[in-house]
Amino acid sequence: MIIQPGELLAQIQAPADLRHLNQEQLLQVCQELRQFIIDNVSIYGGHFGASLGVVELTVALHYAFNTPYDQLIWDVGHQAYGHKILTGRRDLFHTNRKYNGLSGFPKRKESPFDAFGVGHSSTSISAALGMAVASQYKGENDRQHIAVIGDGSMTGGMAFEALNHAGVANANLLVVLNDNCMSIDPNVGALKEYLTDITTSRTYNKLRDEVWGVLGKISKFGPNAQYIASKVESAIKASLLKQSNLFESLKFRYFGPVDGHDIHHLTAVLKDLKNIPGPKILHCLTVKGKGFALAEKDQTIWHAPGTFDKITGEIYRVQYDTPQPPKYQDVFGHTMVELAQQNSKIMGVTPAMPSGSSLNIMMAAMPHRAFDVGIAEQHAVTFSAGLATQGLIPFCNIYSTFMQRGYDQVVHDVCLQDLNVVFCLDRAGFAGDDGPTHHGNYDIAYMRCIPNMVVSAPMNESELRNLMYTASQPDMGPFTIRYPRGQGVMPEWRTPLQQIEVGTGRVIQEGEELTILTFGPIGNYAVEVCKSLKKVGIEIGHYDMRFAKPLDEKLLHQIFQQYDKVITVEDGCLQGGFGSAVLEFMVDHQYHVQVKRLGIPDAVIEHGSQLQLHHDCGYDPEGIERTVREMIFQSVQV
Ligand SMILES: Cc1ncc(C[n+]2csc(CCOP(=O)(O)OP(=O)(O)O)c2C)c(N)n1
Repeated sequence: MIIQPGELLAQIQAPADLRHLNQEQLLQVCQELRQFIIDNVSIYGGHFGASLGVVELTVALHYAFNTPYDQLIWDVGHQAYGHKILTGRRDLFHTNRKYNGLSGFPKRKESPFDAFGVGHSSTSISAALGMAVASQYKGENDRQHIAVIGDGSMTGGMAFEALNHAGVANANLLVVLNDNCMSIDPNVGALKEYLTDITTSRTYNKLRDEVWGVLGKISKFGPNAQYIASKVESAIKASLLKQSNLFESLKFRYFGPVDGHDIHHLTAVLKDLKNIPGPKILHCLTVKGKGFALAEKDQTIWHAPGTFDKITGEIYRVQYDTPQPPKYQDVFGHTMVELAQQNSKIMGVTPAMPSGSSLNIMMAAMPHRAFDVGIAEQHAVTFSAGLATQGLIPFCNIYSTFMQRGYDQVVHDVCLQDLNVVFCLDRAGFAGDDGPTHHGNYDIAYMRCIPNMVVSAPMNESELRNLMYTASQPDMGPFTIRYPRGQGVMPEWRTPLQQIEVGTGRVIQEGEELTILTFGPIGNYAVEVCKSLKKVGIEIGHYDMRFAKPLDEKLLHQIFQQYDKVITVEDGCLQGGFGSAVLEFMVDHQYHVQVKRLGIPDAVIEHGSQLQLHHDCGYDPEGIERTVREMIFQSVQV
């Protein structure tokens, strides 16, 4: 079903069409755009609150700036639905995040208006600064570069690295700080408190009003506007009691805070800021979920609620008659509490994903032992390392894709010192609709090559619990447990905790001639394949290897002696992954066995359901069965 846009929105094929409208019409466009987002997301799902919160900002930015010549970069990009809709993708918007459809994030290949591909946070200022410096170098002095970054994303170290550089680069850069006091969960940390202070500070509000009073007149001052504005601004500042401003200390001109929902004021302010060269920051106050009452009220749930009834606000959930398996993340969350109750050394750490990782269960039960450290993966890792030096056992839960940010810290701060930090990598393997920026494809390969690191993956909920229990034992050293997004397979998952010997696999079934070796929950596909083949009289082996490092060498010796053909299956990249580890073992021990590796090829795999993507990469049940048959059939041919 294609949703019809409102009357004015329907006429906007590109931002140039916006620029002919008057202020009243802009207001109407905002209303229609907000409604269009509500209509679409309620039916097709996706991120919600963030885009609603920046409707006015989006319209004002495209109205005031000459996009795409002026370069507009959205941090993370989950708030860019309005941007997509105004930049020629309205009629395709119903395909957002669907297989072969629009990406849920800005993407350079998708549109010239998407100046930079995003998905991970805190990159926008660096990217915009790079573009601004390039423009300066090329003499394109009329070109504007705008980074729109949320207060949550501003907590990421990269954002500060970029501010530090931009302050002295003297390039033409505007940072729009979209301050809604929220990350996915409520924003945390001292910066959040600082932003609240600055918003309520009398001195600053006074300064702001006076500066804006002057800026309001800039356009009337003609060609000398910049000069006059800078003179007046410094005079006002000098006359006011000096109060330190973080951004001004970093040599940014700070403007605001402004009401990010006042389209008229925003367009005027942005137009004026175009005339002010150098690095500047506009502090906008917005409400996440603006215009949809429930989303304004419960901003975490409405960050990405799934499909819902746009009238009643009821979020649709599939109803089942029988108990369903839990999500892996919930098994993690509940098991954390259970383990921490038994062992006072256990702590929990998450970089800004309390609800996404379900560490919020422990944060509620034991607030002094579970920490949300902000969007700060590097810090989360080294903070955990610090805890571990003091004999504590931190469980640092980071999505596989975001762990890429903290890699040096894993090597340098944790593994070289052989510290007992447990890395629980959620969303390992294909993330699904979020697409390539969020797929957790590389962790087996990037963790496996670091000395001291154990790399494990549970095949089901009970195994996840046992691996967590094992990792919490004394002197385990660095320990990775990876598990995917979504549901497990065991409705009765609260099994007794058992220690597993590190580096041991499990026989699921013995067979003849050919065996499948799996790593992680993907092994459940192999179970299905074995059942299906058994029905036609083909008995193959299946082993759940559990550890990609250390490998169960004893078991592998047996396997390579017993079988002529081996298939490895993993939900991770083929280069350097689990299958590669098995091949290394085979070569090192001079076995001559036919091995076929199934996993993610060396390519950017776009968004789609996990099953669809497994299918495309040939390791869904159908693909695994086909490979088994091909290998058996080939041997018959020979
Ligand atoms: C490096 C990284 N870590 C975590 C995330 C997950 N994430 C996506 S949006 C978001 C919150 C962003 O908050 P903010 O920038 O304030 O934007 P808002 O949603 O409030 O508009 C987080 C933590 C991410 N995208 N990238």
